[in-house]
Amino acid sequence: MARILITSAIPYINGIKHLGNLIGSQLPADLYARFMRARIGEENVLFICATDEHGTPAELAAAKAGKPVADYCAEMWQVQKDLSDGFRLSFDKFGRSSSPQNHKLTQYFAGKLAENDLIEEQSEKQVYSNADDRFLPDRYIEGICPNCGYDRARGDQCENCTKPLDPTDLIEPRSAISGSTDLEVRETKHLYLRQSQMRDKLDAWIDGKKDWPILTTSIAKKWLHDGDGLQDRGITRDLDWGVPVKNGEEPWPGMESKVFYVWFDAPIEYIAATKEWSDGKGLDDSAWRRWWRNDEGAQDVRYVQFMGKDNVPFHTLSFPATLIGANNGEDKWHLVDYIKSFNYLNYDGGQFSTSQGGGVFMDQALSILPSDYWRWWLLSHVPENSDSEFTWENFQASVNKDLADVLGNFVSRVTKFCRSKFGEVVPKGGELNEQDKQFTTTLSASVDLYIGYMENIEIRKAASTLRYIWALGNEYLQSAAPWAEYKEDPAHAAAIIRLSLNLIRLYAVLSEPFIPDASAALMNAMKAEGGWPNDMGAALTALPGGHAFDVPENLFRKITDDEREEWQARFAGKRD
Ligand code: B3M
Ligand code: ZN
Repeated sequence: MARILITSAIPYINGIKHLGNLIGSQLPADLYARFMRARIGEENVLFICATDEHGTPAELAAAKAGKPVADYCAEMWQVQKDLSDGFRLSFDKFGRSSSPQNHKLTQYFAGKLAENDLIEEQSEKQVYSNADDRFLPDRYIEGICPNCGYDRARGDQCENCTKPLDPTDLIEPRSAISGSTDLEVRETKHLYLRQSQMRDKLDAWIDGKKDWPILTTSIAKKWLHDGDGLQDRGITRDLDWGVPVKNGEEPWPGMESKVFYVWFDAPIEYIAATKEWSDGKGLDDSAWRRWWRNDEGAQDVRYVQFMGKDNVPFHTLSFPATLIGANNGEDKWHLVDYIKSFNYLNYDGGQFSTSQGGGVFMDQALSILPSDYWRWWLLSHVPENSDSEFTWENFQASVNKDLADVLGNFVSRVTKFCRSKFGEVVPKGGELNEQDKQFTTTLSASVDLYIGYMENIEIRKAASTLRYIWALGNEYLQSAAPWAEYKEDPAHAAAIIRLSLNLIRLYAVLSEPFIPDASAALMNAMKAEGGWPNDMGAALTALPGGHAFDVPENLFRKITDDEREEWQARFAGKRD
């Protein structure tokens, strides 16, 4: 059986993520990882994520928090880790792009690219601050906007009138770090990755990806052909915080005070986090290399990436350019096999936004409801084929209907009826009739459909099929009416209830990737073992007559109108 490597885009370290970020990569990746583990075994799935800790945003966020950037990143990593645990994101490793493993691998790749003549030095003019004793990236320079007069315009853009700017456009420019106006323009050298040399290889590689979602290939093709995505690209920056520029393990003359650009080292962290994972387990290097190196076992790995659409160019062009460029010679890094990309989730008529603070953030969400409620809504409304919108009305309606009325109600009716008539044990005796068997055939076809959608990562279709499978149970119960049958033919009523209790176990198994806590609660209550259904007959008789269970209490609660209104008001404004 082939193995599956899954990576989610790695979230920036600079703050708690909102639900739009969560559904844009990490949560769907978790859904797929959980499903694949159940299907092909835990040992055949590796699910990797990390924090993206370098670059100007990390430095700025640390400065704003008044902390050294290394301390800030360490603290925020823990905050993000706790929240990802809270949402039950089942990463095998949640690494850090600032890890020693990533430093080493990033420097290794740069060295390989240089060896293969794919790196070039170029001179640029850049603003230097004498008072700060450093070059200033564009957004570290502030001044008066030449267009609207706003006095806190940044070197890349005026936030007030949105005009894109160059630092030299600013009137009375000053350093955003110290406020100093003692600035000058100096020459500085940077390393460029000669991506243009790899255009044909990348083009052919993407052409071979016939099964990729249109959203993914169209973005890749656009940047390959009419965008500037395949211009040679600067991969170094004049910052203190980042991976120091080295040529493998050797110094890089003239580059001593520079670091690699965050988008160069961030995807390499997928590999480095795999090494963090194997190092953490005390395994030797072959443990991570067999996931990544085709000459060391990874040729049978299927590598699937999840990301928002804005990240697609970096994963279809830049990161493959790094790997293909390094692959000249003995290196054989495994390229991505499938990219699942997402549109945006909007918030109640506006946008989820980190900089503007709109929407619901991961910590806030967990403070009002358990993660399954959010997971279910987000995954069943994932912005898969177009943008989608979170509204409190829709959230309330979906939770109350799908989780409470359909799934929760089925479980409650079956288990409580059984308790009152047969006790808390699966009833023995009785045979299924034609109508019951007809139901299991219909059910079986829907389960096959569901599995197919999950395998193809068609998340909305999978969610609606799962919802349909839950609803089938209620319809069956309604028409089989064991409470009436109990008076006529108690043995047949026992058979209906035995089937229905087994259905609860099956629902727990099938629903686990979407709502893992509820699934575990159901498994616990049924005192059952997992096990994905290969054969529906076996799946629906796993709990034999005489098997004891507990009636699960309060699987899901409903969201009241008062709560909905209160939350709507509470989250309408900007955070902080
Ligand atoms: N941190 C952007 C984002 O979170 C970036 C992804 C890196 S993936 C290697 O959307
Ligand atoms: Zn302006």
